This record gives sequence, structure tokens and C-alpha cells, in this order.
Amino acid sequence: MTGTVGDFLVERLYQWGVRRIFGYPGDGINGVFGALSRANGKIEFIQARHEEMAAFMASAHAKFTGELGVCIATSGPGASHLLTGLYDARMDHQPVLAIVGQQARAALGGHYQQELDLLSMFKDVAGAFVQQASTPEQVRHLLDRAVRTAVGERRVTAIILPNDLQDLPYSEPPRAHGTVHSGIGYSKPKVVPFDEDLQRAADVLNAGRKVAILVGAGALQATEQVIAVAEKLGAGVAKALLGKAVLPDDLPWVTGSIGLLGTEPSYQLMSECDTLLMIGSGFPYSEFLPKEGQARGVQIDLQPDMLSLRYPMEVNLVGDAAQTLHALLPLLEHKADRRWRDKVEGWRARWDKTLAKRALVKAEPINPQRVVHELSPRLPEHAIISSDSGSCANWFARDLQIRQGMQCSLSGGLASMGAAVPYAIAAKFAHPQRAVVALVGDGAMQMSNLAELITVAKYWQQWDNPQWICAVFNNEDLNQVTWEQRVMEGDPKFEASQSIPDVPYHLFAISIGLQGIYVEREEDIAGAWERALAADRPVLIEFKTDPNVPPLPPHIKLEQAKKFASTLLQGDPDQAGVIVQTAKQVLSSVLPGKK
Ligand SMILES: Cc1ncc(C[n+]2csc(CCOP(=O)(O)OP(=O)(O)O)c2C)c(N)n1
Ligand SMILES: [Mg+2]
Repeated sequence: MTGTVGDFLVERLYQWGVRRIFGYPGDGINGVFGALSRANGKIEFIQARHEEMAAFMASAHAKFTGELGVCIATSGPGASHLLTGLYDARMDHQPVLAIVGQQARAALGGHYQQELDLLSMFKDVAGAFVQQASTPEQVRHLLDRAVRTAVGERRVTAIILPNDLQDLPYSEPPRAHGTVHSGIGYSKPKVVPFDEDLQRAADVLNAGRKVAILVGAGALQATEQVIAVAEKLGAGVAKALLGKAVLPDDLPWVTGSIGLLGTEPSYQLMSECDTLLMIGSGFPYSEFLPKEGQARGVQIDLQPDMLSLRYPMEVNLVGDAAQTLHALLPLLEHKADRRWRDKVEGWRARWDKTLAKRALVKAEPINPQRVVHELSPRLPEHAIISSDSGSCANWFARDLQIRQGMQCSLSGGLASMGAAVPYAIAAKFAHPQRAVVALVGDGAMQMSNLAELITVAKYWQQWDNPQWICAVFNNEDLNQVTWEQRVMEGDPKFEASQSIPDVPYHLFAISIGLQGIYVEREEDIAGAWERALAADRPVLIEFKTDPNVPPLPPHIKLEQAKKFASTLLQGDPDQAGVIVQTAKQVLSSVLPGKK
């Protein structure tokens, strides 16, 4: 091949199957951008507003397509801006490659402008493979290894390219001692445990009378197999946040999310089960799993380091979820006694009523739960939903009802603010014909999502279908943390850190050519969703929501809530509203028919 190192890199990425790169330019990486330009659209470049957003997009691309996500940035500040988005991919086990520029080789070590020690900087987030190239002959194997490691190990990798190197003529490694001759290609292995280990797992599951299953992102490709196993075992299934799309919520034995953002039936399922089967999940909070000793455990995960981490399991299987469950299925006995299953379904049915009641409790001006409650039945088939970190993640976890064929995600392990809009943008590029909805708090909007609407304005006319909606929960508060201050610290809301300015998000959207809708009455919520889904362009809907609706953990009961309301709220600037809303929310679950 003739051309520069940059040209070689772009061509090799293409050969690896890369068709889209998210990023932002700068003189540290111009040699690669020139090559991208010369490649005439062979690889599409998506310009974000900020490198962190580009990295979130790469992470989301990997999540929504199963492919490698690639992001690119310049040296120094461009590279350091990438970090949070790369950590998001790292924490959620996504294959992402970062390509970053560096100052010229002769300047390195010279306290040169925009010269940072990038090898050290990326060593943690891209520890699986991070290398800085120093000669053209090296670039081939650096790229090949970076891609193969990222996809094979589901890790973040990085290659650092000094800017002068990018413009040098590319040359293949000569046949000589001290050179490396790498090639392209990767085939996923079939990862299934040995028969005797599957049998041990089956013995535990067959002996159980009350089986609980917990699924996470690792089970996203195993919907059919999870359903088959759950049916045979008469089990209830809870879903970790990243595994929300594993099972549709219309199955009556799916108890929904688990944990602080979880549901009451998931809590009951874990509290009363005698056997736990965990599939592809790193769900962090052990206090929401069975008590140690209460249940016998079986876990399936592709990564050995995720096994027996949250609960001491009796059988630890390294395996792909779908293939392992498929192999396990013939060894499982159909449980004739369905009393446990009936009980789980009863919990779930009661919870559905509680959720609906909580969503319809009158709030001032809008109950945020109702926003998501009204969205669920209106979501088009195959919709993709992203959520930011903040109280809307609670409503995403609890109130959003997923149907078969939909996808959804958020920054899970890192739980970073600022991910929902870049996630939704990457989702739309990956699946332009599908409807995409981002749920975002006003704080997260102000942090970075707002600017990324400009990216939507720049690109939306290329999308086959304009259905792209950003829903902002404008509560003028960093509400999730305000509640954490109250409930976990016993502190009143700290106005200085928690209150945030009121910004007309919908007007900003309109000012850049998108549609903007403002909603401050509950009776207008449903209509706003319908208008947005029928619009001829992307839409921002701003919902004026009540910060005093508590994101209650599932096991909070009336007594605890009363105690917290009377003792913890002294001096809280929102005292009256908080007490009223907390009481209403709790009462809606314990007093049937009351609001
Ligand atoms: C980058 C980052 N900074 C801080 C936090 C801590 N944090 C989690 S939720 C939250 C509040 C989010 O406020 P907002 O987006 O307005 O949503 P709300 O909870 O009000 O609905 C904060 C500050 C975080 N998760 N990520
Ligand atoms: Mg807020």
C-alpha cells in the first residue's frame, strides 16, 4: 500500500470492519483526519461537541450493535477529555478503541505544548492494550492487537500516534529480526462449560423449590434461553439495570429491576428464594441479593473475575449465556409444583398496581413517574431508550415497560451523568430506522447533553426516520443527590450544591432547528409524547417536574418513611412538599385505592 501512516491506519480499520468513528479534531491527530478525508466516506466520521461525548458514543455503539466502538481525539486536552466516556465502556465491558494524537516524536519529553504522558494516562482505562507508535512499521501490529484485544476481551484499548508519524510514508515491516508481522481477523469462541460442571449446576437448580434468576447485560443475547430455563424451573426473574432488555416486561414472572432503583417484587424474590441463578451480571449491591447461606447459587459469566463476587456461588460457570443455558436446558427438570411461580406472579401483579398508582399521584406540577408511565405504551416497536444518571434512572428502571425487540441502556457501572444524549445519538446512527428516546435530568442536560443536541441538529436529516426524542426532567435540582443527602446522610437539602438554574431547554432546541415542546400539566404528557413521535424532526420535550417525589428504594415501608420525614427533614428548604409527596408515594403502595 502507498500513502501515509494515517492512510494505512484508516484502510486497516476499514478492513477490520470499522465503518463509523466518533470524535473531534486537533493538530495532534490531523494526519489521521486527512486520511479519513481522503478515504472519501469509506469510514463515516461523526463530529461530537466534546471528546467525552464521542467516547460515550463509541461505548453506546458497542452496546447497541455488538461491534467495536471507535473514538478519536487529538493530543493533550482532546485525549484527557475522552477519559470518562472510555471509563464508561471499561466499567460496562464494552469493546472500544481510542485513537489519540501526540506531539511530534522529537518533542516528546520536552514539556511541549499539549504534551501529556498519554501512556500513563490511559494505562488504567485501556490497561488491556495501550501503546504509542514510534515507527511506521509498528502501526500495523499495534492496530491489529488493539482491535483484537478490545473485541476478544471486551476491553478498552488505545493507540497513541505522534503527529509527525501520521504523515510519514507507510512501510510494511521488513523481513528481519526484530519485526512483527500481524494479521487481521477474529472469530468469537464458543464458550461452554464442561458437561460435569453443567450437571453440577443442574443438580443445584433441580433441588431448589424457589428459584430466583438475576440477568444482566451478559444475557442480552440469550432471551429465548432465559425464558426456556425460567419456564422449566418455575422461576421468577429480576433484571439488573443493564439487563433490562433481556426480557420483555409483559411476562408476568419478570419482577423488573433490582437494587436501589429496583422493584418490590425483585426484593421479595431475592428475600425468599432458596436458589439463585445469576447470568451475565455484575450487579453491585449484595444487600439486595439473598442473605449468605439462604440460597444455593449458580452463576454463569464469560469473565472468571465476575464470578462469585456478590454472592458466594456453589457452581461457577465460565460461559456464554445463550450457549451455556442451551446446554443446561436438557439437564433441568420441569418443576411440577408451580406455587412459587404463582407467588412471584402475585407479587408482580400487585406491584404493577402500586406503580400505576404512584405514577398517577398528583404532584406539583408534574409527577416524573407519570412521564415514563405514559411513554411505555406509546413506544414504537423496536424503540431504543437511553437514560441519564439522576432520578430519571429510577423511573427508567421501574416505570419503563420494555417489549420484545427493544433495546435500552445507560452508563451502568460508572453511572456517569452526561451519557443519555450521546448514547441516543449513537443508537440512531446504528439503527436510523428505529425510534430513539433519551431520558435526561436538567442537571445532566446542563452538564453536557445540551451541547450535544447541536450534533443532532447537524446530522438528523441523514436519518431514515426522524423519531429522536430527548425528554428533559426540569426540576431545578440535582434531585437524585438531594434525596441521597436526605436519606443516606440524614442531611437537609444543601441549596448551594443542589439547586440549579431554570433553563428553557425546549427553546434552545427550537433555536437550533429542532422541535421543542414544553409540558407543565399532567394531562398534557400523553399528547406531548404522541406529538413528538409523529414529528417531522427530532424533538426535545421539557417536562416541568416535581423534585419532591421521592425515588424510594423498594423496601421502604410506611414506618421508615414517616420516621425519615419527621426526623431528617428539619431545616430542609423543601420540607413541606417532601413530606406530602413521600407520604403520598408510600401510601399509594400500602393503602389500596388511596392516593
Ligand atoms: C459526572 C457525574 N457527576 C456527578 C454525579 C453524581 N450525581 C448523580 S445523579 C446527580 C444529579 C443529577 O441531577 P439531574 O440531572 O438534574 O437529575 P435529577 O436527579 O434532578 O432528576 C449527580 C450530581 C454523577 N453521577 N456523575
Ligand atoms: Mg434535576
